[in-house]
Amino acid sequence: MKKTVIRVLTIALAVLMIVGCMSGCKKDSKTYVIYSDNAFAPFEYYDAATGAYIGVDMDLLAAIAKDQGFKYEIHNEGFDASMGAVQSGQADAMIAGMTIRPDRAEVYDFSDGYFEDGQIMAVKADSGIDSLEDLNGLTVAVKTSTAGADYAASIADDYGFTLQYYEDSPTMYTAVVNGTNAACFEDRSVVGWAIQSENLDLKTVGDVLNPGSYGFAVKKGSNPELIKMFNQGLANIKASGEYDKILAKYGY
Ligand code: ASN
Repeated sequence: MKKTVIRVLTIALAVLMIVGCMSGCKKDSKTYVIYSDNAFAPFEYYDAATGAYIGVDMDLLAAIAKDQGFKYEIHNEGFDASMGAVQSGQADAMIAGMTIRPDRAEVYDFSDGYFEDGQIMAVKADSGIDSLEDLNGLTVAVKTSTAGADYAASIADDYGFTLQYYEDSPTMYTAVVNGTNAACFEDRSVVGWAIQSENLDLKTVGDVLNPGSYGFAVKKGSNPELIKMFNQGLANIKASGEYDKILAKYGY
């Protein structure tokens, strides 16, 4: 009798342990698929020396994941591709210097903002173009699905210019440098970095437009725990000084 009771208890305990492990292990082993831009220095860009993507977003994500104990794999596929991957469910999230905007918040849930920036117009240094009025009758380079493209599209008719779309920032800059297009609209810190670090024959014109915050994003209603962890991790690395260290590494 006693033996039977012990046997039953042992089996029950074993079953409990297996079931407990299954749910616990499942949670721990989730690897989030996170998409990002592919040529958006200093936020994400290919580092030939290490063969890896580096930048503010890459470092912040690594530090936050470490702090919160979640695993992820990063796919640097471009901005428009990242949006498509998140919306189709192929990716769990994206971090791509993505500006938080009310219209985007209808289809994405954003983390707290982690960096402030806005767009600016850039032209070939000796082009003589000094204002939006000078764009009349010309073509302007923009990057598909970006805040810069949306802004340019919103004023194109008023200023009489047409748009030409590119898939990444470097191709867009090249189109302006080689005279294919008269100007481009890009995030100030990104085009500023490119002009400085690559000695591009471009200059920025006018004021910073639409200042706003960059956020980490998931498809609306999905992965709420990931947004929570990102926010908590961001707060923790701000408190510990690691956030400041990461930004300082890229000149901020
Ligand atoms: N800052 C751009 C946007 O929010 C994103 C990018 O070009 N990576 O539209």
